[in-house]
Amino acid sequence: MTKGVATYIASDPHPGVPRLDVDPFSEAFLADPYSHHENLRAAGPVFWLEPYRIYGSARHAEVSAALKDYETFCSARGVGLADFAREEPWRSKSLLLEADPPLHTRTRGMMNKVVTLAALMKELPLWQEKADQLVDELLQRRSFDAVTDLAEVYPMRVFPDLIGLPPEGRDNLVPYGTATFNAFGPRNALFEETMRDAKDAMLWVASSCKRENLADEAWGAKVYRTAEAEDCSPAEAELLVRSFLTAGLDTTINGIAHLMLALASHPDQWRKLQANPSVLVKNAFEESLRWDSTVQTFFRTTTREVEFGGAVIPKDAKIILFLGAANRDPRRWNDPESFDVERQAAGHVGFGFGIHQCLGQMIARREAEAVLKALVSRVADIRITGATSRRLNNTLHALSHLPVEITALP
Ligand code: 4IA
Repeated sequence: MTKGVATYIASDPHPGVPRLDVDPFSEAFLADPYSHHENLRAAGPVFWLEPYRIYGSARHAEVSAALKDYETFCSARGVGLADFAREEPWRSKSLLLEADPPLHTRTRGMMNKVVTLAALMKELPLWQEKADQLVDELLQRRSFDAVTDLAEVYPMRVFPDLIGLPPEGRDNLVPYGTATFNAFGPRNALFEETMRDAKDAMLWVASSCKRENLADEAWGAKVYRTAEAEDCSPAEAELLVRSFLTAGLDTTINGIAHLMLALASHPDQWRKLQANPSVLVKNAFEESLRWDSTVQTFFRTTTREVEFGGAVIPKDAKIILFLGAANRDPRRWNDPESFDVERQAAGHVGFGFGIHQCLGQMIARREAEAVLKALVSRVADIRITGATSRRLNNTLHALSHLPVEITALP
């Protein structure tokens, strides 16, 4: 096996499969994925991406079907472009994300005992207090950056404490997440750059997953305790804590950032939300995940030849699933481009689907809802005051700046 570079050349697709010369990891695509998605959906239920010689799917029906069929579309060979059967993974495999049953059943079952609604409920009063306090601070300033002053701040005030991470060095979490999410894509400039920048962050994350560096009463230590009772080794517990650190921040940060973008750019929806917060707060976050999905793409690898989307995909093929495109597929959603807080957004694949569906989704929802409740009860309106900018990532749709102005409710 070689490290880093794919030496394997996939055989040509069956003649019926549409071939596209589209690079979903080019700067143009990453900067504005939504303008490219219709092209992918229109090509057919499944297509072939010539630049990477892999299959792809961008319609809701096929994306959900592939995610559901974990036996045919496996995760253990990597959920990025690299096929772990042919290339060494750049880090040890996640025991959740990059695992299939029966291993995944055991690790996920264990983690489901740690990530519970009951445990989360205990955090909520403090989380709401922190959200209220942050929004009060922002109201004092009136003008601020909804990404750097809100979306990047709030999760950092609650999530590292939830896990019980060491107080020093927490600013390594986002660079680590960014590098990991870039690593699901090709070895392009984005990947090389963030990997170079994340060297120290990786060391910090590795040491922060160790039992002796985790606070006794928080969820990291709870993983170790639960592991002991559930037939997982301490070495496995260490890797499972790493999953929290990888998946828990960049995702919620950009989820909250896109929620802010959605609300700031749709004043009519903000007013609807304000008129009926008890019903619509939950819905608004769900709809913002559908409307702009933080995790844009994930891959699977076929374990057998499979008839799929009217095509025959051979065994051992990589397929990229466009979650963001599925979430705006007009075959599934009415008026999919519009952000509508009253829409039934359930069924979106922003948290994935099937056995791998986001373990932290409850955490993400409670964080976003705390922020939203704080805003709705204090803020009259949100106005965009400058240019929105993005940071490109091979997996995440990510914002870097969103200048806004808010005014207080009378
Ligand atoms: C892990 C899908 C994404 C949020 C994710 C990233 C990393 C891991 C899990 C999920 O390292 O386990």
